[in-house]
Amino acid sequence: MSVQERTYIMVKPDGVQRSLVGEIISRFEKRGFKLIALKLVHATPEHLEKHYADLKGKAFFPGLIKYMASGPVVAMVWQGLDAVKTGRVMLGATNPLASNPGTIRGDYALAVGRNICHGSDAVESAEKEIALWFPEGVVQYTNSQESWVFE
Ligand code: RTP
Repeated sequence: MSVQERTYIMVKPDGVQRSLVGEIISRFEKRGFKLIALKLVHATPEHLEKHYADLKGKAFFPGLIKYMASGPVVAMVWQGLDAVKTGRVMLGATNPLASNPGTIRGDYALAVGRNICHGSDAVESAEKEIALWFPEGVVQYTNSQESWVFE
């Protein structure tokens, strides 16, 4: 079995409102990643400020927190080979106008402030984000497809 990594993927409020939750889950499932945590959360501004602590001070920060607190998000942890980097590739560039077709943002978004989904940008931030959103921990189980996805 290859080295496994975990990443935090979140469908943002616009993705939930636009009924893209199933589509996003489906892409990660079909790619071969394993879902190990999932919940629908209406996050508080305080919680979101912790999630986006690195961006405090940016001009768009207040608008970002307001947007992210405007409705429920779907918080998920996906596990698999190179999950962090591959997850970011599947999401596309931060600005959807720079995202390739075939990526989630490249297929469904136009504005940087409404870019549908979040994905951890490094293994260390993934672990921090997983701890922030899933203090209760993730689920461990055997997926019978794994021997067909990994060497
Ligand atoms: P995310 O954390 O949401 O996955 O996004 P990211 O790493 O691709 O981009 P990041 O620089 O961390 O920015 C976080 C989110 O802030 C919004 N943003 N707005 N108006 C703007 O110029 C601007 N820049 C960033 C986006 O929603 C971005 O995903």
